[in-house]
Amino acid sequence: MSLTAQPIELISFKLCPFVQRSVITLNKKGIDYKITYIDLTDKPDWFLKISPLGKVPLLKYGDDVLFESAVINEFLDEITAEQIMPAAPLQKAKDRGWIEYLSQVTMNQHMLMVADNQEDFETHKASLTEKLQRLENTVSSDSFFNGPQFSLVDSAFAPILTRLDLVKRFFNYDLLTDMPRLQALSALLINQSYVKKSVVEEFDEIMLEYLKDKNSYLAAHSF
Ligand SMILES: N[C@@H](CCC(=O)N[C@@H](CS)C(=O)NCC(=O)O)C(=O)O
Repeated sequence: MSLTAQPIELISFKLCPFVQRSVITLNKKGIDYKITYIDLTDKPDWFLKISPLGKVPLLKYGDDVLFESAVINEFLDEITAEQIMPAAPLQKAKDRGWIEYLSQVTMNQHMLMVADNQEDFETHKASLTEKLQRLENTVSSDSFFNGPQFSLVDSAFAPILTRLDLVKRFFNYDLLTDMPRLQALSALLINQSYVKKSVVEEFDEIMLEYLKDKNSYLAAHSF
């Protein structure tokens, strides 16, 4: 375990893909941390006081508080050895752009999963497929998003791939058909121990229950 100058606590929600990005980075870098889960439908007062946007993840670093997963991840990377964010300014700028793009994909995926009628489902599916196709045309054919090295853009992509895999396993619905590069990246990333351990053990069950509660069109149909 890698110890940081100040103790680290990640304020989390068990199903949040943005939290998962930070957990992947913490695990990948072997950083020692405490994780605290809150209920987003009943946010505690102490959380609302310190979270400017009322969102998780929130990183407590000693007495300081950081928000926004992309910022948290870069901070975690910078305060520990062996940076995983590329050092070259051009590649770093490209990665920051793709990390923001993956935030939009994450939101799109969420909308697809919780859509409660066919029309909305089809709309979000068309838009998600288009975004994934662009990624298919962008990712490297060699291992990770950028090539042989894992980078922070992989931390941002893996939560999406975790959920695409769940959708495939439980609903027989594969959004990566005809996207061989994304299929390979998914197989690589979701089998890494730092990604596997980035969600709680009962992740599948909690997600299925959540989708049922949301009256999810996807969860109610077999494909
Ligand atoms: N841009 C933020 C997005 C974080 C986010 O949307 N978190 C969701 C949970 S996955 C949240 O806390 N939602 C609570 C709310 O909006 O009230 C990040 O990257 O950290």
